Amino acid sequence: MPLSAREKSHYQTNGYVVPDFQLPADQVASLRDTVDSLIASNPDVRPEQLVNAHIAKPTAEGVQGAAELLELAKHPQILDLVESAIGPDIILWGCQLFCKPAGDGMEVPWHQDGQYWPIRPLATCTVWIAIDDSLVSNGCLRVLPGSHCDETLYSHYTDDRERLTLKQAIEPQHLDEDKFADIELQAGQMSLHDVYLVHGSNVNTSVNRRAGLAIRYMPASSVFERDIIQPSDKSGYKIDFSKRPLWLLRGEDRSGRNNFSVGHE
Ligand SMILES: O=C(O)CCC(=O)C(=O)O
Repeated sequence: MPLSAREKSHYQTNGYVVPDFQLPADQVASLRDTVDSLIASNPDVRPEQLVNAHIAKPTAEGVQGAAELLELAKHPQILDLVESAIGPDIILWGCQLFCKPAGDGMEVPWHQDGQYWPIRPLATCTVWIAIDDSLVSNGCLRVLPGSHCDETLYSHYTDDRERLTLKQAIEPQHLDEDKFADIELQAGQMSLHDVYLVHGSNVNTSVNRRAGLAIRYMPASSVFERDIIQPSDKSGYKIDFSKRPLWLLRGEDRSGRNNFSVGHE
């Protein structure tokens, strides 16, 4: 089932959408087990910063991921939704767990994903899946609807406050925070958002954990340029795109320039 016409129009106009589709309760329960093991296997990494969560072998970023999450990223129904957003040629290139523990969950400052990523032309649809109920009270995702429209990356600065999930934050003059929308989801529901959309989330001081899995898909008309962003921790944690594996999940590599061998050796 693709996005309905109404959902697709919402995505195009606002830069995000919450589709009708959601994962069944038994799959959510099993996903929660996977997430718990993922967190337990990476005791030295903050649970908001588990990049490469879908890659089972250790990666340059120092995270040991889970093969079950790679299977989830290939879910045909999720790919149908993504296809409605970015077209039929789909590359999986990333997956991050943003788990905010109860009472101790870190803020994600307002930002645009495109600020961080080496994809040219810049394009990605993120599917953000709620592993727990994700509500205003436990720091759900919040977005500035329509902020993607100009396909412009606004200037970001390094936010040096302690306890931030990400450190590159959008300059306040580009923000109209009165216009934000909170995306509240029940566990198993998901939202899709565009690479240019301004978004972030608050701390979690509640008694309920808030875990969400962000799966990143790009159209195969774009190129994942592994060498244009050098390995660094200026995002707030270590990022190294040099060996990042890609999976062509649907269609063809229209760019003809994506390398699907790197990172799979
Ligand atoms: O999970 C969050 O609160 C933030 C997620 C996010 O920034 C992203 O998916 O790009």
